[in-house]
Amino acid sequence: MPEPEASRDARRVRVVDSHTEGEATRVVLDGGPELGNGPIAERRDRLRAGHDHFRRGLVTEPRGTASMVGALLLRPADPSHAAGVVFFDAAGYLGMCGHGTIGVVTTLAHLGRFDPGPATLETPVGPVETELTSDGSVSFANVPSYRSRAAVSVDVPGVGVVVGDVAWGGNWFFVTERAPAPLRLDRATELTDYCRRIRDALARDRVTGEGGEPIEHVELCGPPVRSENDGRNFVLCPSGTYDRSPCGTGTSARMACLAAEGRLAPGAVWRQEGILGGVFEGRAERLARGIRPRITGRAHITGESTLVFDAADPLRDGIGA
Ligand code: PYC
Repeated sequence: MPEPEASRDARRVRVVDSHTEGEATRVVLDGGPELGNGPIAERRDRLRAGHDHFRRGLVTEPRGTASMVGALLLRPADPSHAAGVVFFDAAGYLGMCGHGTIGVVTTLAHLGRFDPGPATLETPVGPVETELTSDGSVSFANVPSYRSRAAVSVDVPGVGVVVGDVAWGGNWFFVTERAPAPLRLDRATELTDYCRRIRDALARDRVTGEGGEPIEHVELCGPPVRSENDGRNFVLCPSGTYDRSPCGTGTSARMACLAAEGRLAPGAVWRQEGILGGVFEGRAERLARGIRPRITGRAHITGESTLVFDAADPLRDGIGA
């Protein structure tokens, strides 16, 4: 049977979708651009410079959604590692992504490519050792995480002065315990607006991560809803929407701040609730600077599909930036 007219000149990309405590990950299996070899950070830069339309088409509407993170699998630079991966969302590129790492490992296990046990993924910000357990949960030892500035005050229009820490957990975070409302899903609109105002004020005042890196994530921290947990968070992501999961890099940044204040002993468990009530369990190994967090969570597969990018489609490369 001849192909339908509209799909004759179409690019096809095979993906597996999953969610980790509610936050979506779309893993690209094939059909992505050829980015050559070398360090994953250089290949991420080539993707951004020459093929950014691929990112947009994959995770923005009409195929994706603002809270979705894409994961492009690449050949590892070090052949002893399992894979390279570049994470991105509707706004741009992430250094690391914790929920996405759990989604990638769960996807590769679903495809029969990973067995229970350890495997190293290369990310643009460093190698991440993962471990798939036979019960389906996934742990990963994140990149070293640390607080770079403590008790930074920022004057936020319409809000007042907010005090928080600047911390690295694989992405840059502003971490504050001051929230305008309880960290509940029915307050998400208000919490999102508050975090966006903080992020704009940080940019205005040139409060950055190290090397002038922009702070794209804002994390509000509060008490847990369930007493077996240690805290709850609400995290604004670069795309302007909030993380449905407890955010792996955000949990890492939070743990680094707690450790720096002596509120988290080496090896102690930190159970982080996200805004939907999902939990990541963290454990911190003390380093000369900061900590190495080991985060454990679980993802579920939601789809296996072939995305079609029709040359005749004016919205082939998605909507938005
Ligand atoms: O889990 O690290 C994470 C993450 C970053 C952005 C969305 N999720």
